Amino acid sequence: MGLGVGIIGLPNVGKSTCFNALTKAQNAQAQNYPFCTIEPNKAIVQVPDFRLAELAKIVNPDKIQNSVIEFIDIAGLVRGASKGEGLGNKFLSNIRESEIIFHMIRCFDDENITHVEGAVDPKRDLEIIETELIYADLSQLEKKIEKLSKQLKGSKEAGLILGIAKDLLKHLEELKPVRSFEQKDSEYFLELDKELRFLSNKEMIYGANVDEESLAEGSNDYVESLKEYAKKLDREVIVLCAKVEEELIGLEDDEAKDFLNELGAEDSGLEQIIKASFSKLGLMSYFTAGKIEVRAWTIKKGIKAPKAAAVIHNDFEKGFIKAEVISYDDFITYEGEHGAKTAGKLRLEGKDYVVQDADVMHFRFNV
Ligand SMILES: Nc1nc2c(ncn2[C@@H]2O[C@H](COP(=O)(O)OP(=O)(O)OP(=O)(O)O)[C@@H](O)[C@H]2O)c(=O)[nH]1
Ligand SMILES: [Mg+2]
Repeated sequence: MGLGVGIIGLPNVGKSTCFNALTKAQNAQAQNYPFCTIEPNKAIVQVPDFRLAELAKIVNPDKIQNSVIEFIDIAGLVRGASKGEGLGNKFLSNIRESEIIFHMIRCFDDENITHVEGAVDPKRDLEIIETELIYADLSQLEKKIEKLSKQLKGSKEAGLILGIAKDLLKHLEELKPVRSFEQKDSEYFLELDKELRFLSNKEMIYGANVDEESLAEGSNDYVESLKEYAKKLDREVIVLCAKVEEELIGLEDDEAKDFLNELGAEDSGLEQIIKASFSKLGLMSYFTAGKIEVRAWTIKKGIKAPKAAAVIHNDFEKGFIKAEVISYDDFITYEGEHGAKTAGKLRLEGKDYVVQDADVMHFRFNV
């Protein structure tokens, strides 16, 4: 599976509207009342990549397969959700597996749209949500500590993990997020995180939901206060208008681009989210280009050929022999594998080769 993005925020800030727009679907209920969403909405979206179409022009494959992202839209969180306020916080379990959180914050005035706190205030709103994430982690950790305490007799490792868990509990009780925990590099913390998938340890991108005028301006006072906060945490703020994004749903790609340009915006919300997520998580794509399909594969930057091969199939890593690599530019310039090979641009790389963005790869393996 590709990347997972969980959408969170206060109720009625435009999460489902944005989800529908991003996923070009209209299946998530988006209405002007808090707690419109109860059950989570999930959708898979293709990562736009013009290079795939360029490769396909040369290879003429049966199929083009983009990388994919899964978006999950969940119920709105309120102050006190961990104590059962609003719809509670159980639905947060749906985004524990997500790699990144897209946090929607209302940055538009509209007296017809209810704000659960009574007024628009991005900084207060995001502090409410971030505190609730800490509480959710806290209760998960308490349960884990209870379990570990019962396993102490049989296992030395349980004792070591329990030690770290208790330190982390103290940290969370001070309402500090997991991401600022001092022992985050320890092996036992990583064990815990792998199992519990702490929400307050995830990468986060803020989505500032603005009105059309502010979209054209690129900002407003709410966005500025949000940016100031985000800067301290090294987080990106994406400015979008969920309403406008919604209007893009029915349009072809170039029509959508023109429409956005007319409004003074460059990239769609989806493009911005993908760019920001890829950069935050240090991701990139490589390609395979065969007759059956031309396809993009998403990997972490800096990984070596066998690990990159494993995203296609574990056997490719296990039985890795060599990778045939043509850089994207060469593939285009020499019009495909044959031409690139004749020009001496096909490289045979071994297991220490660090895969580069847009490499066109073919793996030789034997299991
Ligand atoms: N004016 C304006 N209204 C918006 C915008 N985005 C969303 N809305 C409206 O705000 C209301 C709530 O939108 P939803 O997308 O349902 O909000 P939500 O965050 O999913 O809400 P819950 O599911 O209740 O948590 C709807 O009536 C939307 O039409 C926007 O950019 N501008
Ligand atoms: Mg909703």
